[in-house]
Amino acid sequence: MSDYDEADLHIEKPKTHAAGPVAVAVSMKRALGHMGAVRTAKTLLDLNQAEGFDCMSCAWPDPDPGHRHAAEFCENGAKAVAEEATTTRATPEFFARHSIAELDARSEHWLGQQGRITHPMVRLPGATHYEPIEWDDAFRLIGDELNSLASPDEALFYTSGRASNEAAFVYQLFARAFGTNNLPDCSNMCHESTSFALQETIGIGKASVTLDDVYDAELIILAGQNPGTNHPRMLSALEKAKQNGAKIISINPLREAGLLNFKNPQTARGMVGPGTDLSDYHLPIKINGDLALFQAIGSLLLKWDSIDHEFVESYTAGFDEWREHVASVDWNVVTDATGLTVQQITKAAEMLRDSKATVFCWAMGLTQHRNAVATIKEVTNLALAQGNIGKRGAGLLPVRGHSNVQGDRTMGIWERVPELFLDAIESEFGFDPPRKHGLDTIDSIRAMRDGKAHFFLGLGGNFAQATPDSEVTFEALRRMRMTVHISTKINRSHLVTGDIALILPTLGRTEKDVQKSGPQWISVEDSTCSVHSSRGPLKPASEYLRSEIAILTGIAEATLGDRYGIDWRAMREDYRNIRTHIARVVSGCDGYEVNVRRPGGFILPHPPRDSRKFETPSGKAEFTSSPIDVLHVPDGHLLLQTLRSHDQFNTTIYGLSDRYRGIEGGRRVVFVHREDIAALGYRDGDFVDLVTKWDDDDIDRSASNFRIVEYDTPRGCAAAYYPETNPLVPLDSTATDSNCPTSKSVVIQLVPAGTTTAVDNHGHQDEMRSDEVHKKHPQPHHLS
Ligand SMILES: Nc1nc2c(c(=O)[nH]1)N[C@H]1C(S)=C(S)[C@@H](COP(=O)(O)OP(=O)(O)OC[C@H]3O[C@@H](n4cnc5c(=O)[nH]c(N)nc54)[C@H](O)[C@@H]3O)O[C@H]1N2
Ligand SMILES: Nc1nc2c(c(=O)[nH]1)N[C@H]1C(S)=C(S)[C@@H](COP(=O)(O)OP(=O)(O)OC[C@H]3O[C@@H](n4cnc5c(=O)[nH]c(N)nc54)[C@H](O)[C@@H]3O)O[C@H]1N2
Ligand SMILES: [Mo]
Repeated sequence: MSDYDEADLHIEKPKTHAAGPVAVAVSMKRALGHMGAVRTAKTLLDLNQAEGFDCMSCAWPDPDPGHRHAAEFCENGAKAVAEEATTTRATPEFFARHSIAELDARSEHWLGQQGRITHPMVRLPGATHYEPIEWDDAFRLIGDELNSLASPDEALFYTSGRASNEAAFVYQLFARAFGTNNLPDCSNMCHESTSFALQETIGIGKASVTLDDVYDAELIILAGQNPGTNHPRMLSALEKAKQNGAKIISINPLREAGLLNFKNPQTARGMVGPGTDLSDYHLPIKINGDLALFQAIGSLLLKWDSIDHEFVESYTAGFDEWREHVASVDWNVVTDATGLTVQQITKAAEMLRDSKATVFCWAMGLTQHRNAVATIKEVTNLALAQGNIGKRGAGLLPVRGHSNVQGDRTMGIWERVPELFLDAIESEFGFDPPRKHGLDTIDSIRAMRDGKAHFFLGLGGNFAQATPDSEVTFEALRRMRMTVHISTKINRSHLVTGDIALILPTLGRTEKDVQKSGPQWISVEDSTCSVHSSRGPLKPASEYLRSEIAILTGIAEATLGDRYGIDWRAMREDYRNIRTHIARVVSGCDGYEVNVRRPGGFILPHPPRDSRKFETPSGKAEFTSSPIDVLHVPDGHLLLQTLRSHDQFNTTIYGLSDRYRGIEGGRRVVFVHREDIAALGYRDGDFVDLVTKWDDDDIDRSASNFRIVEYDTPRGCAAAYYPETNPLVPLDSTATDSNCPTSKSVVIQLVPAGTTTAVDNHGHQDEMRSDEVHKKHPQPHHLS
């Protein structure tokens, strides 16, 4: 039953450049393999065009309509499209052939390869298989279940960041009309730390730059981000910035290929020449050392008086406390926490000093730690100190993950949505929405585990596999009375089910969406607050699919009837009716219908960016002072970060080639420094199990059969792929304030993979789910 054999795993030298001809070849091979030639041409040429559809692979902005290439997409965008537009189908016959238990024994990669789900499916209590169900019956089952709950707060409404603005708006309206703010989303595991930090310091949780600012920057800082893999189109923007004279500093435990050199496939130089060197200076920081680094840089800028005093005086508060706090930074603590020398840090600080316009970019390398909020506030301190907000070529740029995760928040997918938004819902729809904050992702899992929630609905995503502490989460989901997933393809969340489970198959971004009033389009927001429309070119994968909006309004009608007189049908039949509501409810969206239809769309207001207005309680941008909180890793342990390979989109595994890091044919690898491997008594190529050390509970957490790969990473640090490592992330290990799982700071030990079966050691591991593997390993904890 193996789809591939981990014995195929082989290791090569990491690459020193990203993209180039190989990327083009891989894009075409995957696209042709999944879609064939005609579909490939039809979809890829429409991707990211003004009249085309928005790429679902990341939230990087598009150039202005006049400046787009005929092929405005990257290798990983092409893979994402191929994955959705595949011609393979998971039909009712497929579900009849394979029991749920059998499917659950397969890897996430294999599940994804079974193609698009064609019919709504149900698993009834006690059944071993999914069977087809009519749409209306599915809606009735859901409505009955929801109406039988003792309280609306026993229901959880999860969203993954691919949902359109229109679907997101309808979804949150339904949840609130039903009576709960339980709207957990993938953002809770992603940029939540960013949203929290920026909201407190600059009054809005979003990027303060546009794409033009990136082009015009003098200095760009890339901290905790791997753009070559996760935001490949960003490399074109960085290349353009460099051509305009920008310098780049990368801060990362790994020398990711995309940080080193970019071979732009749009240019001759990129296809056959040497490419463009991107990073001018690389800081190989220890995992979790960024807070200390940024405070140290702050202390140097203060020492050199490289401060924009006028900006600080006019627009900020808290500067004096911050100055005092960082002036007394302890350099021993800093060098210990960062693994960097005073010289290295000084050189980076000099580059900041010499720049009159700096853009600060970051992603998961900063957000998924216990001290993540403090770290991001420290980035903000640096930006404020030099007046780098609300200035051309400068600002804060958290680079978002899912293509519409930011738009979903704007539309109210937020368990702690501001009162003003709820007031606007009340005046638009005439009902008083619940005011009590809802549950985020982690608290939702706790509520399920503790028997306080009984119903789970996922609008996209793969909740079971994306969340931390897989064992605990799986058990929590299995306690549900009903789990429902609106999905395109099969994933783990369909197999770890409540008593009743439903799969509601939906149209994807690549597909035509025709409703009663005719063809529809949807809208999305990127990382730079730019909102634009998207329309798919392809015929739907099956005639039984419904759009997300049709499904959500169907559920709403079956659950609420005509409660509050909300006209769900009008919204379904013509999405313009949704946008009319959006224009009246969501701030900054006046004239939405017209603005969003303009080629390239429109940019939402952002007070700090537009006019240096800071909507904090003090009316000023806030400097904040945070103690340097250093994670203590006991001897014999390593600090593990869980990251993405080049061949996956979150829990969707496209293939087994992490080309830039030299990993081919498998995923169960752990990257460790040569001297740590030796010090722990192992050799490169040994197989180990990873075991978590977590003081606050006595659960044994492990993930088995990882091949040790010697890698250029700081001493004491390790890296391995997500989601195979999710069983290792304790549920209660979250970032202070934002409650984001600490997926980049997991204290682990390596123990020999000795007690596993032969097959465990030498192959098929990816076929075995980590939680099953775990059960076979009540390992004696071997301390080296
Ligand atoms: N092709 C593709 N595109 C994607 C995704 C995908 O899975 N595949 N996922 C999307 C989503 S949802 C998101 S959120 C983004 C994620 O985009 P990224 O944040 O780039 O994703 P990760 O792979 O988690 O990489 C984190 C980077 O941070 C570094 N890092 C880890 N710990 C630290 C630290 O303590 N300090 C510093 N300075 N660096 C650290 C790692 O070495 C790695 O380079 O990408 C989006 N785009
Ligand atoms: N250990 C560890 N865990 C992490 C992270 C990490 O770095 N390390 N990263 C975290 C981050 S940043 C994020 S954002 C989360 C991601 O968490 P999620 O967003 O929940 O997970 P995805 O893997 O992106 O979801 C993929 C599924 O979405 C469905 N899907 C795809 N397209 C569509 C569509 O158009 N409509 C609908 N309805 N469904 C669709 C498919 O069925 C597919 O299986 O994971 C988090 N978990
Ligand atoms: Mo994300």
